[in-house]
Amino acid sequence: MPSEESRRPAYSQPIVRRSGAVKLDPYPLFRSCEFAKLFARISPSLFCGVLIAALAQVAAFSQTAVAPVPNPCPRFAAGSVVANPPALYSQNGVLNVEFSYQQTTDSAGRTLYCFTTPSGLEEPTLHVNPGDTLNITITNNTPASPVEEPFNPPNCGSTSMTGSSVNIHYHGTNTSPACGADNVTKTLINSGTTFHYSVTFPTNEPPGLYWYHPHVHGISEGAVQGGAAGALIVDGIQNVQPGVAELQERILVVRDQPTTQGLAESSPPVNSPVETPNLDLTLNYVPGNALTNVNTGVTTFTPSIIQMQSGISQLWRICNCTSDTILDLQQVFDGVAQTFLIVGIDGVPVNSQDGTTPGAPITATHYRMPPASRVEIVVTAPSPAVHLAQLVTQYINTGPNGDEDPIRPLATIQLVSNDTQAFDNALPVSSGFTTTQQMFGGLSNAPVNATRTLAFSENVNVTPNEFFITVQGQTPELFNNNNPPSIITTQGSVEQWTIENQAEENHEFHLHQIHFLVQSQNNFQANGSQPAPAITGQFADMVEVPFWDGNAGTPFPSVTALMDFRGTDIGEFVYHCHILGHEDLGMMAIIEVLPSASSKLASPGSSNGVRSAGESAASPVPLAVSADRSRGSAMGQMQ
Ligand SMILES: [Cu+2]
Repeated sequence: MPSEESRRPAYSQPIVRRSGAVKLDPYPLFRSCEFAKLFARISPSLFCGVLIAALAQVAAFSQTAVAPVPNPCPRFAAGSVVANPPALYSQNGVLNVEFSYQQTTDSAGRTLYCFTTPSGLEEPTLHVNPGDTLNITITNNTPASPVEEPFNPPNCGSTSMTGSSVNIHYHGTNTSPACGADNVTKTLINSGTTFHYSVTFPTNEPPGLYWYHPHVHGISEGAVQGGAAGALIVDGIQNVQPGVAELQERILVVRDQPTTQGLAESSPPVNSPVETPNLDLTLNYVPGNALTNVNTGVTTFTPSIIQMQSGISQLWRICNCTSDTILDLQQVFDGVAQTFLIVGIDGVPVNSQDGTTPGAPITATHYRMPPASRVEIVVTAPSPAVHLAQLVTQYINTGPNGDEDPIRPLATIQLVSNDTQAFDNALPVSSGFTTTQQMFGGLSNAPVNATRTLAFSENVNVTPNEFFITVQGQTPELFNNNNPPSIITTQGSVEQWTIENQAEENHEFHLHQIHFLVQSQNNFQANGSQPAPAITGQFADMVEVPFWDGNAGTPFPSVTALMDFRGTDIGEFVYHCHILGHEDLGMMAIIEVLPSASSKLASPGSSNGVRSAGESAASPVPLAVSADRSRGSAMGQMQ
C-alpha cells in the first residue's frame, strides 16, 4: 500500500483525522505483493490474488487442522483510508481455501471473530467463475463452550450446538444445501474440530456479489457483529453488463458492531442527528466511530476515506454485511444526491434474466439495502469544485419497535491525483453475453404451481422477545434446528409468495438457495414507508417488508414475489428474517424441495390464499404463547 505521504488530496478535507491513531495492518502478505507492480502491468490485485491462490494450492489441500494465527482479527483505526479486502482467485476451476476461525477481544471489550488464512488474510474476497468448485477447510480455533442444544440425526459435523459453534453460509449462491455444501440447518463445527466444504457453483450462476458468514442459529448475530463475514464474487459481470468492463472495481463491505460506548440506542426513535445508533458501522473494517455526547444526546461520526481520481468512474460492489442494520445509501456532493447506475442486485445483473439482450442498468439517487443485501453500482468521482463528497446512509424509520438506524456518513471521498491502490479486477474484458447465463430466464411467464402467504410477527410481551415467520394457516412456532419443514414443494415448481409484516418493526426476508422475482411492494405508504427503489421487477435474495402501523384498519405491508424452484437444488434449507437478532430469537423456518422425480406433489400451497393488496389486515396470525420448541401441532397442518 502506498504511504499516506504519497497521497495528496486535491482539496482540503473538512473532516479532521485523528492524528497519531494507530493503524493496524491486517493484510501483511497482501501488501508484500506490492512488488508485483514493478513487474506486472496487469491489475496488481489480480497478480497477487493468483499468486496467493497458487501458494495455497502448493500448500496442498488437506484435512488436517488449520493452525491458529497470532494476533487475530486486527482492525483499522477510525478515519483510515479504505483499502480493498485481500482477494483469492480460483484457478483451473477450483479455489482452495484454508480458514482458521478465531476470536479476540478489542480495547472496547467487544468480541471480534474472523476467518483467517494461514498467511494472515482476514475475510478475503473469494473469486470464483460459474461452474467452479470452492473448497474450504476450516478449523474452529475459538475456545470451547458448553453444549446448548443437541441436533437430531442426520448430523453434519458436530452433533450438539455450543456457544462457540460455527458454520458457513454462502449467501445468495444457488448451490446445494447438502452437508458439505451450503448447509446451515445441520452443520456444526465445534471448537477444536475441522470441517471440509466443497461448494460447486452452477455453470449459469449469475455473475455478481455474494457473501459468506456464520449461520449457527442462536449465535449468528454475535458472530457477524464480530466481523466474521466476507465478500464472495462470481466473476464475469462484464459479460452481462458490458458497460462495466475495464472499470476499476472497489469492494465495499459494510459491517456493524456495538459502539465503543456501549450505550443503549435512542428510544423511541427520533430523527438525526440527535440519536444514538443501535450499532456502529464499519467500512472494510474502518469503524464509523459513533460517539454520543451523553449530555446533549448528539452523536457524531468519523467517516472513513475513499480516494478517487477526479473524473473517473468505478464499479462499487457494496455488501450490507451487517447483522442488523438497514442502509439507504446515497452519494452526496455538497448536499446534492448524485445519480448512479445500478448494474447488479443481490448477485444478479439487473434486467439480465428475461429476453435476449444483455442487462441494462437502472438509474437511482439512493438504494435501500436490507441486511445481507448487495448492490453493484457505477459511480463517478466528484469534480475538484466539490467541497464535500460523501457516501452516506440515510435515516431509516424502522417502526415503533425497530432499531435505531440514523443518518450517518460512511466515507468521505478524497480526490487524489494518482490513485495507485490495488483494485479488485479479475476479468477486465468482456468475453460476450450468452442467454445460457440466464439462470432465471422466463420466470415471469412461467405457470405458478402454488401460492402462499407468510407473516412476520412478534411477541414483545416476553423477555427476550419472540419472533416468528409463519405460513398462513399454521401456528407460529419459534425456530428449532430439529423442526420439520414448514413448507414442502417440488423441484421444477414456481410459487408466488406474499410475505406480510404484522409486526411494528421492519423485517427482512431471505430465502436460501434460490432467488426470487420481486413483483410488488404492497401497502407500504399506508404504513408510512416508501417502496424500495429499483427492486421491483428484479431478482433478489433479500427484500424488506417495513413495519405495520398497528392500526387494525391499516392493511399489512407486504411483498409479493415469484419463487423459482426450477433449478437443481433439492433438500432442506431455510427462510428467515436477516436481522440476525430476530433470526436468532426464532424468526426462521425450513422448506424442503423434493426431487422432481418424486411422484408426491406435496405442495399444499393453493389452499393458502394470497391476501389482495388492498385487503384489510383484520386477522393477524395469533402469537404463540409458549416457547415450546418441540414439534407442535402446527406441523400436522403442513401437508
Ligand atoms: Cu426481522
